[in-house]
Amino acid sequence: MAFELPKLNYAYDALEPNIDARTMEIHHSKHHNGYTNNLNTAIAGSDLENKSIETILENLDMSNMAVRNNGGGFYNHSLFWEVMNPAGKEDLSGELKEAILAAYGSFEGFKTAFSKAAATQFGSGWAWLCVHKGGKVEVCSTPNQDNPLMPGVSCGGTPILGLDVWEHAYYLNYQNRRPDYIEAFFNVINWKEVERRFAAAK
Ligand code: MN3
Repeated sequence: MAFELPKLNYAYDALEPNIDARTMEIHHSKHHNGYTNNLNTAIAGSDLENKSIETILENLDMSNMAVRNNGGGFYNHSLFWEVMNPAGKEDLSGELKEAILAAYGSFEGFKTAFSKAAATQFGSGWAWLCVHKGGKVEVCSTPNQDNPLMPGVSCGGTPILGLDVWEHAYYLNYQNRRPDYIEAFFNVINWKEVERRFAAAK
């Protein structure tokens, strides 16, 4: 069964002013749609065709650039839409909060580490918060559409929060001001969804 572009749980303008509607529309309907279609083309007729995206990425032949780029793009954006929330800031709580405090000392310490990973990823890529088996969390970044599910990529573990720092994610509204976009992202993180992913993966 072919992969399908997931619907957003909110309107394109729902994350305004932090992420503008035009960027959301192009990002979802053009970029993510492109990765989805190209992934389907790349796996058509192969033994990857009926596997889950997680299984495909965890067992990826990293030299298969079509699946690496488009499978990564499909998975990364599917996660990205879900870890944002138009309702805005929600309080971090529970076991995820404890794991973040254990790793980074404070929420501000985590925010600094995540923002630095996002700001210093050279060129296109992603910043991640990952959870390892046992519940330890770790911030890292990846180039292009790679992600930590892929063999040997960055910090490993399961990504539970991701931020797209490709210019297509912010340039219309923020131009070269990637740090302002990163700051704005913190206003729309859907912590309930991140907590759900933490609990499922730890
Ligand atoms: Mn993108």
